[in-house]
Amino acid sequence: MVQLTGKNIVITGASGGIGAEIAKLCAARGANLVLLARSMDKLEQLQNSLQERYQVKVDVFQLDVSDTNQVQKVFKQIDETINEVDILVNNAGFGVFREAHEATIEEIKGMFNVNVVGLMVCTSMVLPKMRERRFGHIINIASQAGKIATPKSSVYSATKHAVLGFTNSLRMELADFNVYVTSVNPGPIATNFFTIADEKGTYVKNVQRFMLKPEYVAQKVVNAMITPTREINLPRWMNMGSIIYILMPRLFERLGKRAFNKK
Ligand code: NJP
Repeated sequence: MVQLTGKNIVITGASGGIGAEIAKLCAARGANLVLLARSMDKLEQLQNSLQERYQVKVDVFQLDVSDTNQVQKVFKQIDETINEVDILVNNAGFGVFREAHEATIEEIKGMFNVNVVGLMVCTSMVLPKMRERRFGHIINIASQAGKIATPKSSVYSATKHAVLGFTNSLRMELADFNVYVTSVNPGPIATNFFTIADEKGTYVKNVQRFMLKPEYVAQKVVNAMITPTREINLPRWMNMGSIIYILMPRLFERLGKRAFNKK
């Protein structure tokens, strides 16, 4: 594992779920943190507990990543506060499980603005300096939904396919600049994500026993920091599924029909 002591790590969507778990593990390894989300109260709570427990520097800023002007302002402030971002974790995101004909325009735009445009704009804020310094790591939290599209997640899945496309291009663009780019593609994780995504609770009920723990996912992410890890795919059996899907999509969709309709 690479030393994270003194590294400056920016995490979007750090007020809960995987983002907050990543923050805790980074602080435990001596990194300085910049935590971003809309819920300032939760960020401040986390800030206090991490500073007290690990004696690291933690800055917090309120940020809705879908607000481009706000992203520009906040990253300017980050620049003034810590000067150099070593690692950016693009984690902020949400999903709504609905069939395409039921999805509202607001939901479609909302998911794309947060999961895709927000992630791209935050990335663009750190790219010039990372390229200039020839150092850095961008970690994008995508999803297995970015590899396997399933019913009731047409919009969410499309956003995560977009994140993967962006991430793969970016990795190649930065290959000669010593800047690492990693995508994280987990299956279902036991977080508040499902409060919005699965309003009827059907999916949670069906997949509860497969759910990953956010601490486990966070550990995998933090272990990969400042290493040239291409992708983190979890759990392993779901990753195998996505490989078979690429090879035999028609057969996979036919055989997987029942499993895919768990939402
Ligand atoms: O979800 P949750 P996760 N601007 O709801 C923030 C992906 N993923 O940790 O703004 C800025 O506990 C929100 O903060 P707040 C998923 O797509 C998940 O599971 O204060 N921040 C909170 O901190 C997402 O990309 C599963 O409300 C915004 C955080 O995002 C990432 O994992 C499976 C925001 C969400 O925390 C973290 O999700 C998978 C905005 N506009 C991928 N909107 C899963 N849980 O099963 C939200 O494959 N946030």
